[in-house]
Amino acid sequence: MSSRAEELVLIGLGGNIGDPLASMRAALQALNKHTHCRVAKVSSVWRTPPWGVTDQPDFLNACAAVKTSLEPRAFLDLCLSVEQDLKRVRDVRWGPRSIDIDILFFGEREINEPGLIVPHPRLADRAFVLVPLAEIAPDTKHKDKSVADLARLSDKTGMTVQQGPDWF
Ligand code: A4P
Ligand code: MG
Repeated sequence: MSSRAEELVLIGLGGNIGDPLASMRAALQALNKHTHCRVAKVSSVWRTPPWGVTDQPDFLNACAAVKTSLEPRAFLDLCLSVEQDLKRVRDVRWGPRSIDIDILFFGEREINEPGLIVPHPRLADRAFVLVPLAEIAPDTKHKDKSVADLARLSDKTGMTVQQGPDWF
């Protein structure tokens, strides 16, 4: 049986309820356990001020590179089920937790379908994505700029490293 070539997917992870670091670690462990996924690289974990709705606790954010032979839709479904599992388990055992997984880049693909837009449409506005992403994929191009350049230009006010890239 022939298998599809692996592609490199860049994902953003974040949360601000309960123990987001444990949730992000559990999310990556779940992805890594999948036969067709392998976590290749992780960024530091950053503490970031809330973006958008600012009346909420600080977030922890990180990015990871995952090698996968899954198609984008199957990979999204996997991410959504990992989110659901973590939320469900943590709701029962330890109270409210939150984890979000965004697909930032999927190889060099451009996808615009109901429920799946890649590159992630709000990527370039968000230092909490760009700064950790620049640690693991600085040369990735987005609309004629590199991730490193976008990160340099972004508003990093209040962002601090919470933990180096040895958390996973
Ligand atoms: N969806 C479409 N494209 C994608 C993609 N590329 N990756 C769909 C992942 N999902 C994608 O996702 C809802 C639906 O989006 C999914 O079911 C999927 O089918 P969502 O994450 O619940 O919400 P959203 O509509 O994608 O909103 P958005 O803007 O991604 O929300 P975020 O990013 O989750 O915003 N401040 C800081 N400092 N750090 C944060 O992490 N996060 C948020 C939440 C707000 N402020 C923050 C942070
Ligand atoms: Mg999201």
